Amino acid sequence: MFIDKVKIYIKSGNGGNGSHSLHTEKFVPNGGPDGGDGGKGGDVVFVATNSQNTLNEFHYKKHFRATNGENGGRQKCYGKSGEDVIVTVPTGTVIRDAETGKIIADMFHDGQREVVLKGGRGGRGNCHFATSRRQTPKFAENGVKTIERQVILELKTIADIGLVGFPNVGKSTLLSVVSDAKPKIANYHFTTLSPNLGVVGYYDKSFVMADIPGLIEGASEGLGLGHSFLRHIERTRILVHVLDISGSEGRNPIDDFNLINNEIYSYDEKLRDIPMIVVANKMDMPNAEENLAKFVAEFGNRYKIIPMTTIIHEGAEELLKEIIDVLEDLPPQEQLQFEPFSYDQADDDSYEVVKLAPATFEVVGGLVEILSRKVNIDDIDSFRYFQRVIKEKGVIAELRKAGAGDGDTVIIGEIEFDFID
Ligand SMILES: Nc1nc2c(ncn2[C@@H]2O[C@H](COP(=O)(O)OP(=O)(O)OP(=O)(O)O)[C@@H](O)[C@H]2O)c(=O)[nH]1
Ligand SMILES: [Mg+2]
Repeated sequence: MFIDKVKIYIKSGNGGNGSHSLHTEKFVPNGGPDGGDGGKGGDVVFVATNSQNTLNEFHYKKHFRATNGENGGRQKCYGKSGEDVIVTVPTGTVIRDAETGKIIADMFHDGQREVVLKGGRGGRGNCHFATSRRQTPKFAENGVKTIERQVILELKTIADIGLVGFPNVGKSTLLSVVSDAKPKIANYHFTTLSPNLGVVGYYDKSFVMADIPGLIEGASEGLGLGHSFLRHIERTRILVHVLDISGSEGRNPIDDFNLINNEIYSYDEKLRDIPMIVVANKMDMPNAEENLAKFVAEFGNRYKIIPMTTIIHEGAEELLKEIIDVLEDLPPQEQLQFEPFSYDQADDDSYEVVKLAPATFEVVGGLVEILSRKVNIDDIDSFRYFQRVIKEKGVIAELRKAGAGDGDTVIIGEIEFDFID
């Protein structure tokens, strides 16, 4: 099993409610408000790590919830903040909102940390609402209730070099010879089921090489292990195309080369911009020399072709030298360019008045959502506070402008009331 795309559910913690406690003490029958604020809910934080290279663990665990903030208490006691939940993902994971498909973050660097969902703010305790006219407010704000969100995690491996080619041509062998990686090697197709990464050191230089599972005809349409692996070469800086130049499995290496390139470029034309080096592997086998001569005659003017017998490390030095030369002229890898999407932007305090029917108006938008999550409508004081806020924000004036008159119905979130001018 190799999972490189998965949907998960995340929720930050609710804010704790503010307390509406009134101070009581012996001989002080009507003390002032002493209700403390609710605590903030925990955040959902994503952290990138180089020590994972699949999203497999999300097959078992798909729900991530931060804990809620605690409610405020008497004597101005603040509620405790909720704890963050940390979601660890392999470096190269792109996080998208499942609903819109918009990118929230590209987890590009080892250790990168992104707060994807902020915990709900704690509600303020009643001590904040005392005024000269209202000395003992019996209401407090509720904490902000958060919403569960769905995000898609998609792994786009970050490696300088991507090894591509048919199954069984020796890609994993090559990776094991030049890097610190120990991939499984065997004489059958699809030995490699998920990309392996290795770090290659060459004198004072180093780079990361990824062994991509074998491709076959139709891979770009999902055949074989499918085209999902092609996603892992999108970010490589050089492709090393490995061929069984001896044609030991009865295929012609020229056909192999054309076919795999066709799969890669029909997946995404932009991949043509990635420079390609050709490794003519299995030079120790019969027919290798004459096939190489034909291959060079056909492609020698367009590609650097390096003959190798990987199992005895022959040709490795020349390949590494060539890779270093090409890398030197290439720009460093870049993070995806995108307009970041943030769930918190949805929590703005904009609003709009909509006329639903001749005498019915609805107020919609971020402000309403914030208010209806924070206000307890069953409490008369809380409702008054709600009325005051919508007046201050100009909602009443907007309603008037839209034509609302005495006795008309106004709907704001879950609250419905008669408009009184
Ligand atoms: N004769 C010969 N055999 C080789 C050479 N390089 C690799 N092999 C053999 O080819 C077989 C396949 O090697 P792998 O490295 O597993 O091939 P792969 O391309 O990673 O294969 P998949 O993971 O299935 O796509 C193994 O039996 C290797 O020992 C070589 O230079 N000469
Ligand atoms: Mg392999």
